[in-house]
Amino acid sequence: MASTSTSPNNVPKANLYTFKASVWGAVATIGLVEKGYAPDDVDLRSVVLPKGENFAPAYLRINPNATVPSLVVPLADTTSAEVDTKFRALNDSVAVLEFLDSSRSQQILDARGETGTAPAPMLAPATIEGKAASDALIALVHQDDADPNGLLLAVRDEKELEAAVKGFHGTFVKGRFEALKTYRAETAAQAKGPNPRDSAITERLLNWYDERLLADAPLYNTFIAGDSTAQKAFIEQSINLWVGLAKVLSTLEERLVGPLALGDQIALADIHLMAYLARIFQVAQGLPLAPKGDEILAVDAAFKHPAIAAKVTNAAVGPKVTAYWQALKQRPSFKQEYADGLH
Ligand SMILES: N[C@@H](CCC(=O)N[C@@H](CS)C(=O)NCC(=O)O)C(=O)O
Repeated sequence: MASTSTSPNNVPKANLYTFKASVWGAVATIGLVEKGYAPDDVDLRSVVLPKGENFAPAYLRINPNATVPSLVVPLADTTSAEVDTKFRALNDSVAVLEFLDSSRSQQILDARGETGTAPAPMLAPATIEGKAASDALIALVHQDDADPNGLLLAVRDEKELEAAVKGFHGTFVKGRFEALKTYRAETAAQAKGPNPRDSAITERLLNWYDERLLADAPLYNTFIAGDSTAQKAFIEQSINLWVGLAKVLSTLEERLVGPLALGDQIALADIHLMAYLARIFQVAQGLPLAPKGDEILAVDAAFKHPAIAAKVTNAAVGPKVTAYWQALKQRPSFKQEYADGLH
């Protein structure tokens, strides 16, 4: 899947594997804009998650976690005409953004004499304390307890579950499951090949698919098989995610400095928080009875669901998070990423 496409000065380009509606993929694409990369500096490759394209053997060779984003970058010491270019893959939005940050700095632009191009603000805070505060905010929104992808599929009661089975959730889970089964079957067919090295690789791949099918069983049992025990557990887990979100929002309320996360300067944390909050507000606006046209009120309303209110009292989006969100929405990177709506 790694491409040999080159930039105008003949240096092999990086490939960004992502999906347009992906929350953590957005970290990479928002980062490209904030850092002043030109649209053709990096090749964007679409991995359609609802079709399970992230489970294709070719993609697993790039990213064995089967997630987006992945940034495949040419190794600097192999980018000459004499040697075959070697690539390495960065398989996590935190690593991808840090790489994009350090690869386009003002220093690099000055050294190349590229004075007329877009500025490249440093997103990594310059002080140890600043970097630690940024990292802690990133870890806060990446924790499993308030996972934004979990919240996208969450259902708070049986009625929501019933609608979800017939809607996006059902289609998404079915698409993933069918892709996993198909790729597994294709791999099993190849396992009959004569080459022992290939067969060891195929064996590992088959194990990978089996483990993933097992890990996905609760989703399958909830949305496809209609297993009532799995469904009860899924609703319970969904409610806990909303409780987790309430905690994340109250921690943000304590920690945000304003106008941006750490003050006036944009930082790594702002990019992750922008992507996270956009997803949360999108989810809340899609819920039944959500007040129309106001994403803050939609989250507040979501917390009032009896199952959540029973576990966490007075959960709401606070004034600092609200002001922060308004500041994020003004940024060109936000306007570009969410031109067709939040995701
Ligand atoms: N820690 C990873 C998480 C990446 C992740 O979960 N990506 C989601 C999309 S936002 C994904 O690819 N999910 C595919 C799947 O779970 O099958 C990161 O920050 O990049």
